[in-house]
Parts: sequence; structure tokens; C-alpha cells
Amino acid sequence: MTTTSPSSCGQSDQNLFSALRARFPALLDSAAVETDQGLVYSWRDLERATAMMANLLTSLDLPAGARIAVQVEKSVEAMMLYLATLRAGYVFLPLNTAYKSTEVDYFVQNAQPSVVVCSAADFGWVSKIAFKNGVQHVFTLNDDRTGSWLERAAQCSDQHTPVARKADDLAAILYTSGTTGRSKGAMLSHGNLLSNTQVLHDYWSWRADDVLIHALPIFHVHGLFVALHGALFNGSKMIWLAKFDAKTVLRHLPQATVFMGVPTLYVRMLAEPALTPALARHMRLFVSGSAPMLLETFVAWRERTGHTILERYGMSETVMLTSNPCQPDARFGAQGAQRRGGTVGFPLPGVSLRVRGEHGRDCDVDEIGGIEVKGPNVFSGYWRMPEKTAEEFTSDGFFRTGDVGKVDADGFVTIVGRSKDLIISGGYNVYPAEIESFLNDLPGVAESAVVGVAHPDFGEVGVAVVIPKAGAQLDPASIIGNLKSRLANFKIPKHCVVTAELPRNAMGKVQKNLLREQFRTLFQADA
Ligand code: MLC
Ligand code: AMP
Repeated sequence: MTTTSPSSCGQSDQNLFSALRARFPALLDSAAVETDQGLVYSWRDLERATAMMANLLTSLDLPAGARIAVQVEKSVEAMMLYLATLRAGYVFLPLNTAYKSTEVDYFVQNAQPSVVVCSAADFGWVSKIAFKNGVQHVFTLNDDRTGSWLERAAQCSDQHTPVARKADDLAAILYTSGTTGRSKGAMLSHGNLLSNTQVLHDYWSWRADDVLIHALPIFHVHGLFVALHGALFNGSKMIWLAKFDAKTVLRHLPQATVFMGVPTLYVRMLAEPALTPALARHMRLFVSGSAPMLLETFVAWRERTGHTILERYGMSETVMLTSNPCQPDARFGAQGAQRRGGTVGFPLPGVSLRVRGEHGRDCDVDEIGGIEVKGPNVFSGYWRMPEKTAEEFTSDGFFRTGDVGKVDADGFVTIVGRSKDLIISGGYNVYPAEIESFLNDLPGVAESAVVGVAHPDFGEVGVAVVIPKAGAQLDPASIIGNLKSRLANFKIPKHCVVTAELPRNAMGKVQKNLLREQFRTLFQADA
């Protein structure tokens, strides 16, 4: 079945920064961002600092389309660096701060950025990687408003005219791990990001008095685009938390109206006795996404706060695709359709979504198949990987999400699984194939399999099953220790077992379903 909602936004050929800047409030001296450190930044501060940073980028005389790779802790200045990159017409490449040198080396080799910005603490190893790969400029930016990036920007003019961009000009590259081989850089244009921002602005009924609690990292779609663009495009103040902490968020709820998080954040807030309807009474909207939300979390949240979480679904390659209704949906008569737990709602305006069966046709209502999407928000392809891009798009231009789902008679989309071998842990993607390739390279390892199992905090976590070579003695703790030195911490399996063999089917293929079943209850409280 194919579902298309009418589009509410037209083509735009302008720089995303200009579109966001045009929506700043008239009172430029009012507060735009308040941090948990007690700092207040006005809209004028955002305007001036991004101008100075954009002028610094321009002064570097970079080639057109230059990538600016950034691996720094969350700060308002890091957010300004993102906006300045858009403003100057270059391409932003955010990197998770958890990535280790092996991972960063790959991204720098693959993306060939002209500028790398890292924290001073990481300058030694990051600059080595950068210079080895021909990067001309390496700056530091710390989360305490220090670093060479700010020192240099402070010497630049605070007047800057945003560089005109066309809708299909590249704005950002987001690396997403691959089911086979290494990560792929999803190329997102100014048009992809702006159209999605406009659609979400209308669909989520942003109000003049909205205040957003921004508690997500700013190196992935959820925190960098959905939350940040939502607030900026609405001219809304943000309460800016450097890191998620349940108690800190709850303390700020009475001053806010909108919160966005991955399911783990809701699970952690539910564990706080301070969470009550009274505390949440000023709130207008709680959004969840990036990973499946358990129905029990959805129900518990409603019982504890009186608010119904709005679940939405998206990807790095597509930004947001579907959303439960914010307002009752008029297509369903006087009462309208309400948010339904366990579903990700309807395709957003302008998004065509279809579910394709193995028979190659559109599925019927409630029939399960692969989710395919098309729309102004869908990326143009993977950075310098035309074959991978071609594999993921159908001949009629739909992107194969790798998610498996169904659409019910009312049009609600439900995700029931994934055809890609992927674990989503606390909202971060972990590809077993990547972990297995590191495991298989360890001395004494014959082969390995990594599977995702349910976890009460992270939703899902990895379990590694490792088979030793004949005569080799392997110790699970040293295997984990070895991985920790080479891979981002969230990718590290939470449990490792060394055993004689992997279960295989008649074709010799590893039966991961049997392993998942074997470890299904490993992290359950009563297991
Ligand atoms: C931290 N750890 C994790 C983890 N985060 N393990 C598995 N999965 C995770 N997500 C581990 C660390 O390795 C460490 O283990 C221990 O937990 C404590 O680390 P920490 O850094 O102190 O963790 P914490 O601050 O509590 O972080 C947890 C979290 C964070 C849930 C707040 O993971 C987070 O911010 N997640 C949000 C991710 C996100 O923004 N996703 C959006 C992707 S965009 P050890 O052993 O080293 O002590 C996308 C598209 C879309 O998917 O639709 O939005
Ligand atoms: P990423 O590659 O990090 O952008 O992750 C995108 C993937 O996250 C999607 O392909 C889905 O598998 C998953 N995802 C995002 N939102 C949801 C959601 N609300 N429910 C279930 N899965 C989700």
C-alpha cells in the first residue's frame, strides 16, 4: 500500500541558515538559549557569533563544497559552528564524540574534510589523523568557551551575508553505519532539511510561546535537526542541557513546553519519583523517536504525567518520515485520530510511504513488508558511493529504509522489525557486521556473531558470541577490553560469551534468531 499526504511546503532555493535566521524574533536581545551552566545567549549573540565564524571559514579560502568535520562536546558554540557552516555555504560533518581513532580515521579518509574541529583534549590524535589525510586546518573547540576556533573567530567581523544556496546544494553529511563494510555518508541538502523543518513546524503546531528543552546530542538527526531546527524556525527559546540527566530535565519542565527524546530518556525519567502531572502541567508536547518505544513506556508516561507521547519515525537519510498527530487529525471526523502507542503515525505531508512485499507489489492493509519512501526530505545518496546509493533506491525513486512494517486501515504506520541487521541501543545504531569484523580480527578468534537483546534501559544491547581458533584460549573480559580501545563505547557488547560453535542452518548460515532466543532474558530484572 502507498500512502501520500498532501505537501504543505513549496520548493525553496534558499540557504537553510537564511530561512532559520528569517524566523528569529524581532526582539533580538531576548533570550534564545539558556544553558544548565546559567549562561544566557540572545538571538543577537547567535546572529553575531555565526557571522564571525562564517567569516573565519570564508577567510580560509576553502574549495566549494568543503566539508567541516566536527567532533566536539555539546555546547552552544558547537551549535553556532554548525549554523556558521550553513551560513558560509559549506558542508557540516558532525561526528559522535564516542568515536575512537579507528573510526575517525575512516571518516576523515572518506569525507576528505578541509577543516577539522575537535576538543583540545583530543587534539593530539585527531590532528595526527587529519594531517595524515591532507586536512589543512585543525582547530580546537571546548565546551567551556575556549579553543583556537573561538580565538580566531573573535578576530573576524560580525557582519556577514549568508551565501546563497540552491535547494539541492549539500548542507550536511551524516555517517550511518553499514550492514556490510564501513559507514556511508548520507548527503542531505539545504532543501531536504528546510522542507522537513517547515513540515514539522506546521504538523507539530509550534506556538509562539513554546520553549524547548534540548537534552540530546547534536551529532545526529534528532538533536541536530529535529530539535534544533524546530526551536530556531519557531524563534523559540531553548533550555540547553549539555548532557541528558533525568533529574535536570525534570527540574526544567515547569519552564518548558516541548521535550524531545529517545525512549531511554523517557524510561529514565519515569524512574524519578519527582515526575508528576503537576510538574508537567506547563508542557505541551513530548516527542519520542530514533528507536521503538515500548507500549508500556507510552502507557506509563500517560498515567504518570497525563500527557500522551507523540512518536515519530525517521532516519539519517530522510530526516523525519512519519508522525503521530499533534492535533486530532481532521480526516477522522469530529473526534479526529489520536496518537496511538506502538505506531509511528502517518506519513508527514509531502512524504510518500509504501510497504512492499517480497512478491514485489504493494502490501495490503495490515500486510507486513519493507518500508519504502520518497519525498523532498529524502537524501540524494551516499557520499562517493554511487553503487550503494543505486542499491538502496528502487527504479521509481523510492528509498528502501530497511525497516519492516505495515499500514493499518486508518493509515497508521507500525514498524514491526528491520530487514537490516541493526541493533538500536539507547537511540544509537550499532551494526553487528561492524563489531563482528573487529572481533574476527582479534588473535585467536575464528568467528563471531553479535545479536541484539532486550535491555530495560537502552531498549536493546549487543551480545557477542565468539568462537576460538583450535587451541586458542579466549577471555571474554579481554575481548571486551580490546574492543573498548577501538570502538565507540555505545557499540561495545554488554555481554560476551566464548563457545565452541555457532548455530547454523542447513545452508551454513548463522541462525541469529536462535542466539537472540538464547539470550532473550539475559538483562531482565527477574532473569
Ligand atoms: C551510553 N552507553 C551506552 C549508550 N550510551 N550503551 C549502549 N547504548 C547507548 N546508547 C554506555 C557507555 O558505553 C558507558 O558504558 C555507560 O553507558 C555510561 O556512559 P554515559 O556516556 O555516561 O551514558 P549516558 O550519558 O547515560 O548516555 C545514555 C544516553 C545516550 C541514552 C543519554 O546514549 C544518548 O544521549 N542517547 C541518544 C542518542 C540519540 O540522540 N539518537 C538519535 C539518533 S538520530 P561503560 O561500560 O563505558 O561505562 C536517529 C534518527 C531519528 O536515530 O529517527 O531520530
Ligand atoms: P539512523 O540511521 O541513526 O538515522 O536510524 C534510523 C533508524 O532508527 C530507522 O531506520 C529505524 O530503524 C529507527 N527508528 C527511528 N525512529 C523510530 C521509531 N519511532 N520507532 C522504531 N524505530 C525507529
